[in-house]
Amino acid sequence: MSALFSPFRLKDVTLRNRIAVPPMCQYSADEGVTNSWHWAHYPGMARGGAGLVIVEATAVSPEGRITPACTGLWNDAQAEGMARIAASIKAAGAVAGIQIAHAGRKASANRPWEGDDHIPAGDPRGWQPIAPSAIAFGANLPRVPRAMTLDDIARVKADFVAAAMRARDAGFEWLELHFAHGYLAQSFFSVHSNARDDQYGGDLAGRSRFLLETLAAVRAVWPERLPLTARFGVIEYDGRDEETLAESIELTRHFREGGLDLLNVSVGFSIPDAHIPWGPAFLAPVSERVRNEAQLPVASSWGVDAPRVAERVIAQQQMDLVMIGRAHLADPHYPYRAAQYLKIDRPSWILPAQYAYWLERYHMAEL
Ligand code: FNR
Ligand code: 536
Repeated sequence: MSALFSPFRLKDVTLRNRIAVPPMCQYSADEGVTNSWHWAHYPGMARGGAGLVIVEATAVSPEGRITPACTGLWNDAQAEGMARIAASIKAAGAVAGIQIAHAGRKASANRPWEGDDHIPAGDPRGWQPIAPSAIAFGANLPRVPRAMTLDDIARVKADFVAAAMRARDAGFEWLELHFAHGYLAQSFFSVHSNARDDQYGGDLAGRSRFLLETLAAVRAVWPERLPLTARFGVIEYDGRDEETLAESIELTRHFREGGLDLLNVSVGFSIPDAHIPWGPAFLAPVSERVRNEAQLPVASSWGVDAPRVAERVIAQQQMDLVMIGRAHLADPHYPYRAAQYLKIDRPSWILPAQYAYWLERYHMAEL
């Protein structure tokens, strides 16, 4: 019996297996609206057999986009496009999820393949990023953000709520709040980016306030029967990891009490010169700790794409779900291939019936 290919239930939603396609920005939208690229890409990810497909970081407001080509969910045209995507993911048998996001001080950047750096101030394609404090990320993202006022904070929380309602009405059944990767929410939590002296900074409670208030506001509109999750960077690899992890686990307990159903465990990416120990399943011990100490289901990614590694981290209960990103870009039928490698009985049945029936007795000639 494979642990990786066992179903996973959270609230009223059941995933057909433990493989999820994590949010991956496509940098291909027009004014935040999806188009033919997204119609092709997202159902493709779902047809491969994954249990869950999470749509890319989708901005809650124009200034919350990473790049001008990021998707958004602040108007009805954007929501209409997303409803088509949610339906196409479901048609392929996966659960449709979406990540809603605000890029904070990392906003107003060029696409990765067009420089991956800040658009210069004054360039009409860009805009003024906002953040808890006027502290730049540095390196490729040197632009100093404007420090948010209390009105800004209230408005961005309301933007998260409005986007969550649009996601709900568009038919998504899994919502992920982007609290990771040095974007706005992570930058409230991180001591590297939050120097506020009001109630949204300072001690752990202050630096957690924006995240917990956003969670509470979204939980109030997101249906109780559907999973509400967050992606959060629990560790920075900045030389003070024990302190950060202890604080992250404490915050995750508050997330659980606030109605969060699962944490997608990731890296903070709050400083450009972190010493990240890239390697197979390097976050597995971290995610296992969060799972056990905060008593919350967890998903994680980074280096879990080898099928035996994915199977192991699920079987050993270090993660409840594996998020397999780039391997899905290389082969959208990744779950089928993984099942073949793991010598699962009748691996073709990982795929939707429209494909599975035909592939059961088919063996591709060697390339
Ligand atoms: C990402 N990643 C990412 N993460 C996230 O939380 N929101 C996002 O929108 C994106 N966008 C994104 C775009 C692209 C092209 C890549 C490759 C990655 C990170 C992604 O979800 C995943 O965690 C990493 O890719 C690590 O997993 P893999 O690729 O090693 O399986
Ligand atoms: C992974 N990425 C995450 C993104 C966008 C693109 C790259 C996101 O969360 N929207 C990553 C983040 C930081 C450093 C390296 C890789």
